[in-house]
Amino acid sequence: MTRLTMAQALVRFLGQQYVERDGVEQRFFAGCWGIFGHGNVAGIGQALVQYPESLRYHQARNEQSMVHIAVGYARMKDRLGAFACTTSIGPGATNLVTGAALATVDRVPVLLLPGDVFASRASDPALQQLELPSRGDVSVNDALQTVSKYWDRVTRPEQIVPAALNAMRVLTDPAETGAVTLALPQDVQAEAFDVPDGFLAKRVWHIDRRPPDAAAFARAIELINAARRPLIVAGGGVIYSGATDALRVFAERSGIPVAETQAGKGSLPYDHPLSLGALGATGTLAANRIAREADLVIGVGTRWTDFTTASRSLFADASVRFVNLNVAPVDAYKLNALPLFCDARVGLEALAGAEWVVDDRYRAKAEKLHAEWDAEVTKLYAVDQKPPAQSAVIGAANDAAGPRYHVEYGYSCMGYEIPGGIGAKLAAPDREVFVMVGDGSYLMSPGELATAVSERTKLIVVLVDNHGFASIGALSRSLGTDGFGTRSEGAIDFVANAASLGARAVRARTISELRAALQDAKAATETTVIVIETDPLAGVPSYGSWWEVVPAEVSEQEGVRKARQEWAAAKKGQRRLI
Ligand SMILES: Cc1ncc(C[n+]2csc(CCOP(=O)(O)OP(=O)(O)O)c2C)c(N)n1
Ligand SMILES: [Mg+2]
Repeated sequence: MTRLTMAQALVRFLGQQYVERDGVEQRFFAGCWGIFGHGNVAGIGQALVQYPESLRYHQARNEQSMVHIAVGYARMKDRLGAFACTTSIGPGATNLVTGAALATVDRVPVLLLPGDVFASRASDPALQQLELPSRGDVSVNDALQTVSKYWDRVTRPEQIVPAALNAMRVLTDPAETGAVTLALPQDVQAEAFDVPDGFLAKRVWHIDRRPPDAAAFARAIELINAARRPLIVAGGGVIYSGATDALRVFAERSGIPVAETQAGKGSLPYDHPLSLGALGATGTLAANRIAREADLVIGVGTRWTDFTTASRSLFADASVRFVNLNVAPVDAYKLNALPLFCDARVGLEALAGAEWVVDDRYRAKAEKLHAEWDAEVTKLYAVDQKPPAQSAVIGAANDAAGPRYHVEYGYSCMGYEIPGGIGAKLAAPDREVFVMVGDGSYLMSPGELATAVSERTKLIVVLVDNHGFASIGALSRSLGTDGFGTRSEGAIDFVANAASLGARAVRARTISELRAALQDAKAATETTVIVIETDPLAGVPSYGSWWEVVPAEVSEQEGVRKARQEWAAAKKGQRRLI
């Protein structure tokens, strides 16, 4: 037994947590992000000073952003690594809510350690304490309950033992993971107790690869054998499970084409002939065509969001069936699927062994659609106008960056890009990290550029300035409301703004200037922000997709009435799939 404060015991415990998968063992926590206030400076802060080898401290500028950094890191580590985040009580803690929601929605592990009000209640109300006349046992940290996969308030020092163990159970469980919150009253953080040796000893959490149940697998094979127009939909689970090779082998052996969700982007190389690209509301014509006629859809590690299913309008075949490979029952059962509760890699390897093959005509059709889509992308990348179109900017950035992606779409959260990029760089320090961010999103968390500079996490940021919330402007126009409230008035000097935070900042006026700036940025050692103005009205077609947003039922505006009619017509194609 060792006499330690609760905070010291927790910091030492976190430094001893390891995960193991496929025989590879690694330390789980890379460190602790934080911003100090009276709610954590004397407790967790003191412990971090005393035990730097247990958890290295990193200073962020905003609590929401530090959760995004932690998420970017954990995603890049395929969820086999994470950060803890410490905050003060009050606003520091509530600033975590958006980041926590993102982590939980995207199923990415992050440990949140907000300070909490005095357990002793000795000096109530403490600075920043919420007082509800009707309740004595709540604090602002209760707001984190709905966005956490595990939540606990540690009101006695020895209670940290079960709380920390439960936190690790959830963080390392591929089906359960997300934000975990341990609310730590500031007086309890500093209180000592006799810590059992076992709590401080090295602990390895083994990540299982769950195989599919034999009977369920046989049922799935029966469905696949009967299919004529099958499609694989690859989600984030393919990437987290390291199943990209298994996916390629299954697709090549069976001839089944592959579409990707946003989280699954990069599951199959873009130039693979069976790759149809993204699916659904932001999908390609190739994927959306095949999906419309598919009679069997094999979903692998996907949450089936409305973007993926085009608000449940995409799968139009009357007798379409789904088979879902997923470790999480909540996802496996979606769309009335035959559920295969299993690890993505193990499940795909088993399916590849079934030696089932699509007919040649179907395979040829998928490959033709792939080639046509590739030609469409080449055309969009080459759009030559002044100011440039966003598609040409994406083309230039893609050419400079290479094939791996990291897209946050589950929570589709503005302000994620720069912090997420910092996290990705920390996880993959040998790689160039490119961040694409809109002017609106940039303005939500520019402060984290200073963190990228101070942490020496080199980023190449392409800041697309179209003077406002152009994507929502386009949505608004499609709904008859004329882009209301989406334009940004007044000129903002983003080059000066980024430079003032310590970044190297340059302006590119044309696509060729952008290409040159990207090469310079790669050669540079410091974080570079390249600002490029684009045409807010130059969009791309919808490629046979739909996203349900409901226009007003009655309106004096002609455009809104028209949009309502279009919505009603599209609504007829929506299927519940239950
Ligand atoms: C935190 C947050 N608030 C609001 C939204 C809704 N929203 C989605 S895109 C968008 C505009 C983004 O603007 P910008 O970053 O400039 O990109 P652009 O659409 O102009 O390409 C808004 C407001 C969101 N996704 N996240
Ligand atoms: Mg914009």
